[in-house]
Amino acid sequence: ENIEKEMPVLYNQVGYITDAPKLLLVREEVNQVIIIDAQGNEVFSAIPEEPLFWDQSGDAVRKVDFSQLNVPGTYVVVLPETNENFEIRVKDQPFREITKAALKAFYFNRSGMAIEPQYGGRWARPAGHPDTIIYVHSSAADDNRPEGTIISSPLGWYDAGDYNKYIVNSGITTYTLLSALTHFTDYYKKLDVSIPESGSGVPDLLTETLYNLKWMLTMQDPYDGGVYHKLTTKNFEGMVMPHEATNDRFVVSKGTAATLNFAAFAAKAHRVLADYESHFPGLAEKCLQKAEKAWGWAMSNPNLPYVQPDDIFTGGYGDRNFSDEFFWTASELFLSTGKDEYLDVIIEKYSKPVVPSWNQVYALGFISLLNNYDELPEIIRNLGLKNDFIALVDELVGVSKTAPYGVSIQNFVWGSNSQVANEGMLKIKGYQLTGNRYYLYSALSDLDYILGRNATGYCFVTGFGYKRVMNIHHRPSEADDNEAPVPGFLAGGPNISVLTDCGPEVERSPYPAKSYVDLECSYSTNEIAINWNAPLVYLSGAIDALLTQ
Ligand code: 9MR
Repeated sequence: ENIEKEMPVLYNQVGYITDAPKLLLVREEVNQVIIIDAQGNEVFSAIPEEPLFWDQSGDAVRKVDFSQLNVPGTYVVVLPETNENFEIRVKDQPFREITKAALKAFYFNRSGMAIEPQYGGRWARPAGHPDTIIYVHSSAADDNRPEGTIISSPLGWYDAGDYNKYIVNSGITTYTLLSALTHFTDYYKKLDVSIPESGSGVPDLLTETLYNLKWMLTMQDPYDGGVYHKLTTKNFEGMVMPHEATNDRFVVSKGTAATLNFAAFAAKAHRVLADYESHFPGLAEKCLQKAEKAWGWAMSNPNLPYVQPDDIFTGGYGDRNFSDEFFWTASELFLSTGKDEYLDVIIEKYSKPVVPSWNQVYALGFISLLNNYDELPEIIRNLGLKNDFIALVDELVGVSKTAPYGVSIQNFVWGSNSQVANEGMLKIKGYQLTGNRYYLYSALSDLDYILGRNATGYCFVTGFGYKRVMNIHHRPSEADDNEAPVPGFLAGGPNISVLTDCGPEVERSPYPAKSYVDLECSYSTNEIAINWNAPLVYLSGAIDALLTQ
């Protein structure tokens, strides 16, 4: 029996912005809510709205809009009927620390370097995985690099709670981070997260992203331009620290998805790095050359899905449909070169966007194209991309307006919290395109959900909140001596993909929105991953930049 007592009040446990909408939820049976200030004075009282039932959570909740409470402070939410109370914060900048922590989490997941106490505090650890001796696996062997050839492929982040490095997932992650920099440049120029390179004149967000870029560049076969799908051990390592995880590592299978993800990100990095030429001489140009070479390989191998070799058992990331990758990559390469060959593919592969995920990247191409809308040729604008993008945002925002929990998610996949964050990201972009403040508030509502106003009552970011996530499926967090997990990581979140990951004795809710356990064994609900943290950085940073500057 693992279903704990439920939180009677669901709220953003990190804080509400002084001058922005504020919503909390109470369970169906709660009929009165009072908020008192630090002196014990009642500052707010309300009868919650009528209960709204959600098929995804199997419960009904009642909304309490307390936006009128617009004086910063620490308050207590009191439920007079049961005498329970919960601390709640109203602040001018409640999301600065969480944005920093979410970005810093990438530093904590760096391979190939020690995390020093000066930067990592009690999560300091020795370096793991130098990755200077990596074997070419039979699935990736060819005449230039036969099986067993040794290559060097250092740096980069561990993907998640495991220690492998996967190109497909790196593509969306690094792109999302660089988009945050492009869309909120001034904000990120000032955001110092205390990493070894801080203060160099390069935004920490860019420095951190380049740590993974440097690894990604080594994953391209210099002879033909194809990109290996992943760098991995044959099996997942045990729950040990990085330096104790020493099994041989291999580069496995070149594929269309990996090669296009690589090219899209490298083409995007080319444009971002143009502003930092003096810091990284030649890197911008190198990225573009490698991106175009990868594109050439993908044009000759347009339909090569990743198939897991018989002796490899780590993460798959096995996409089988590449239309969205072609669209996204062509968009990035067109923006970086202006060449007709990319324009043609944008037109050929055009399709309406959907919420992004590692295997669905149409929206990433949209974000880049829309960010350069005024310079686009008529023929691209006539595709209707602005209308199609806004239509998606409108649909999402429409759902959130009437949803019991005030969010747009309707269907819970593995990593559901990242879907909420990605929906928030699209809304932010929609706000930037239209100035419609409701989009921005709906994105804020997504962040509230992640920080506690969800059906589980957990604040899903490690190191934050009242009901905290403590046992993420993350090898360093589990293997080190700290009780507290490495901070700043977004837990994957509820879903019903694998109900038995903790064995039969751990009961999970059959309702998708509640099917989550804070146990290390629950890799399907409580792992962390770089592609989940990136949209969290985007969302919380965007809201901090737009609403609290
Ligand atoms: O995020 C991935 C999810 O969409 C898949 O359903 C799941 C099962 O294939 O894999 C997830 O990605 C994992 C990856 O394969 C290995 N590293 C950890 C990732 C997060 O769980």
